[in-house]
Amino acid sequence: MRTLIFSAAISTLFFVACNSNSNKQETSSTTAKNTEMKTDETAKGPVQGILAGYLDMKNALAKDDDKGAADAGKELVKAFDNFDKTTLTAEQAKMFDDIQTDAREHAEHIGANAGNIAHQREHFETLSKDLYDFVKVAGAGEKLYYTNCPMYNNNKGANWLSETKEIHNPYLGKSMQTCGSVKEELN
Ligand SMILES: [Cu+2]
Repeated sequence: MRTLIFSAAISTLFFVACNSNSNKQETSSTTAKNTEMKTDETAKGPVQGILAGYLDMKNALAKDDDKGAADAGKELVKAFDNFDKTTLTAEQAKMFDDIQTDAREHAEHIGANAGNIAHQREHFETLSKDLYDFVKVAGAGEKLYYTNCPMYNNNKGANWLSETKEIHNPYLGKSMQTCGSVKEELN
């Protein structure tokens, strides 16, 4: 419960930060618009659609592609809305209920913040934690790596889920592409 309250407080902070930025013009990323970042959609299991959106987002952030991350955020919101909870066990469904509102909101903010990749990354951190919690209970349906970047946010560090063992850092992007290490393997 404490975690829930804490993350609700964080969401509120982000929301405020988001609003204060909403008048800034959206500067599109000058980095290459990589069109082949769609994640392989052969993932199996109930979390497939959600993971596909999340991994597209992660790969876009690793390329400093704020527009791509925003598109993936919108994709992820749809995946949450279309999610079929009937395939879940009671325990899995409970975890889904626990993370859904928070995670969907993070995806929505990332979708609305092309031009502000630093803010997208703030949301991505908590989103990653939510999806990790869900995948731990629901299963990934594919091999995933829970990976840590020790340097993000003034060395506080942050984690993310990756489909590759090689590090492609979504927090530091091209400036520190291979910074990080795998903490845990998930299936
Ligand atoms: Cu926001």
